[in-house]
Amino acid sequence: MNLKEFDYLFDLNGYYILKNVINSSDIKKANKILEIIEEKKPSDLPKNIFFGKKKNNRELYISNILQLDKVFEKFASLPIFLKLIKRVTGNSNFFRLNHAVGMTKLKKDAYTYLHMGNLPHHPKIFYFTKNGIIFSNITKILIPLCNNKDIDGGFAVIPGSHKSNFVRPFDNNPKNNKSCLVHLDAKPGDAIIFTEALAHGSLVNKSNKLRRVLSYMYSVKYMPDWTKLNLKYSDDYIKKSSPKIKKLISLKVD
Ligand SMILES: O=C(O)CCC(=O)C(=O)O
Repeated sequence: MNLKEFDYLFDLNGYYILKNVINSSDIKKANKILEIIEEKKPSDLPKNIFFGKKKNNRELYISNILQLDKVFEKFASLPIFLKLIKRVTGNSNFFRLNHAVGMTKLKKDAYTYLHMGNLPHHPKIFYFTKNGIIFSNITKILIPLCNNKDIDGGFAVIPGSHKSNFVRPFDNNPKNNKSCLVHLDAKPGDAIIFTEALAHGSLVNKSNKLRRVLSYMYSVKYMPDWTKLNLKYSDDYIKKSSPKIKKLISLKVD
């Protein structure tokens, strides 16, 4: 990986696509586990796993996937991910994995509405560079598990919007952002790192194929679990997790 090239493209666009970073057997395993979870009633879900958004026939949002299986922990701590998260968090280790989720779109016409944007348009998120160092207070890694083509309603962003000086003059429906919204062609095995300051969401699903992605959110280390959508590590999980995971998820409180 050429870090000079990474810095330039990440700063220019707000994202960078990592090709072939996850092996196909891990992708297969993750799909299988989530397929089983998706079928469950909310009351039958494993401990501290939730449908963060009420279960419906259009989309599923599965909170706290790290607690589901070690494969989700493996993704969270891939060396290339941690290297780049460090790089864009002020080139420091002052970051944590704030939460991780699975998102499944079940059918035609489903989409993720566009959201986020840089300060002052969103009060939670900021992005800046200083003396050649990138600082993104929240950075995500998106991992497509299946069907992420444009026709499937694949992940989409407005390149450069993390530095936009104007409020987006369109609503949050991807159909109404066609002049600036771009589909990112990442396949299962690839991953996309992007600053949360980037306006992002998805295209509209036209293929009627189920689309599944994982989303890992890394924040500065002092930012607590969001708790919204039940995004919170259980005390039990924190206590039992390996030193590596403990370090990755721990909150800096003093
Ligand atoms: O891929 C998608 O449908 C949207 C993902 C997303 O919005 C996120 O990871 O924050």
